[in-house]
Amino acid sequence: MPCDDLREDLSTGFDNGTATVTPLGDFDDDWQLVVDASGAPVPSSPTVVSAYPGWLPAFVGSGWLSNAEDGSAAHRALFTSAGIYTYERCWCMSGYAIDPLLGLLARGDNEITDVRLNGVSLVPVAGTIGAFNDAQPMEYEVTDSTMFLPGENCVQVDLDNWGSVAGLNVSGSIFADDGACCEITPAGDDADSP
Ligand SMILES: [Ca+2]
Ligand SMILES: [Ca+2]
Repeated sequence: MPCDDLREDLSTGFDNGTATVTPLGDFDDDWQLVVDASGAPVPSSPTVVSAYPGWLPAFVGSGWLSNAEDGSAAHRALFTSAGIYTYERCWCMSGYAIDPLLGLLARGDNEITDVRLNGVSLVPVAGTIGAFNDAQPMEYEVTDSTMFLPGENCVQVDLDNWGSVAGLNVSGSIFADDGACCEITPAGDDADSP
């Protein structure tokens, strides 16, 4: 068992440092916007916003993200450009990982058009467009170890905003035995020896 087990929460708006949902109006500490249809500079940190009128509440233990908020007490998503917004979440995974399990649930305003793991589009287990008010969110599960990389792994979510506000809500996790990144000292190689 060379490395610790990997058990990381990938949910939007989840503060992994404190293991609580990030306060409204604060930046997400892990998710990044890497494509922004509004033309704002990328990468940028999305803001945790309140569920806009019509959106379902965020999944338990997560928050809605948007590329902007208006500074009001409600911390609502701003009206923004139509087009594609790509959100990315990366984590480190050891080359010794066994039995990886990536699970994701996603809703968006207006629809989720693609979800990729390390650049490979995932086939959903369930869901059609994962709209903000769809009872059935987009649902993905990956257990194929060949889809993971030693070192940095990234999930990307393409969100298509038809107009008005844009938002993304993901509940997700990655589990893998021996999957936490760790330094391995090769057998017989004692760095402290002269
Ligand atoms: Ca986080
Ligand atoms: Ca919209």
